[in-house]
Amino acid sequence: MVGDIHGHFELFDLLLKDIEFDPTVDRMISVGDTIDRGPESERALYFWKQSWFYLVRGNHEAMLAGSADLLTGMSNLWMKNGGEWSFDVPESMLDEMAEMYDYLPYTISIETPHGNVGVVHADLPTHGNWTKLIKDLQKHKIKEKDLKTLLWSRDTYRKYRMSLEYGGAFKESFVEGIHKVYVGHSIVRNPVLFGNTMFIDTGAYCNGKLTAIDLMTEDVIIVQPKCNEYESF
Ligand SMILES: [Mn+2]
Repeated sequence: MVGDIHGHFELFDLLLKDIEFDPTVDRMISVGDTIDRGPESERALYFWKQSWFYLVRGNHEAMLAGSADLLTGMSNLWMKNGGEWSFDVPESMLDEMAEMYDYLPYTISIETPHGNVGVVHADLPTHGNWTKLIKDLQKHKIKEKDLKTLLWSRDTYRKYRMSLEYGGAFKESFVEGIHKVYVGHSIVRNPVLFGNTMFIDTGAYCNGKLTAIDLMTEDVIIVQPKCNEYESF
């Protein structure tokens, strides 16, 4: 499982090397936001196509998919949020990504030795029940606002921040029907568990720190090359 890559595939390369990732047996799950802001967004498509790479849709993938028509508001929003790289790549690549986006799931559920875990890009709808969420998605009965929550919300993250500041008044909330839910989208200094929601976006694009979790062991792996490691040659 890997946090928001945001075009920093050089960090992702380092991660795969660090953990001795073996594509013939290992699988990697991304919490979304593989593109924008970093230097190599165009490499995302290669990984999207790999059979060992799974990702849930993030709000940045959504902005790409919604920007096919350059005159729409979504396109303006995308440009303000790091979508400029799209001017430097063939249109066919963007079309292919937009097409693939339609097949990206909102959620992924995985069996682990610790219990079933869920993955969603940003946050859970207010009912906080994984089973209900999956049922609603399968039956296409989910509300538009809940879909937006999955990709964009920072409500649980705000609650976490408030709990740091004000303590007990902002209690941890637990997502029912699942051992743990992994989310990206909201940057934390280090991966942190709030209730049973784990925030794993450590801000690859702004501080060069990419976090991964080994779902078999629940170990945390952090890739953050220091400048002096390059300078010491
Ligand atoms: Mn995001």
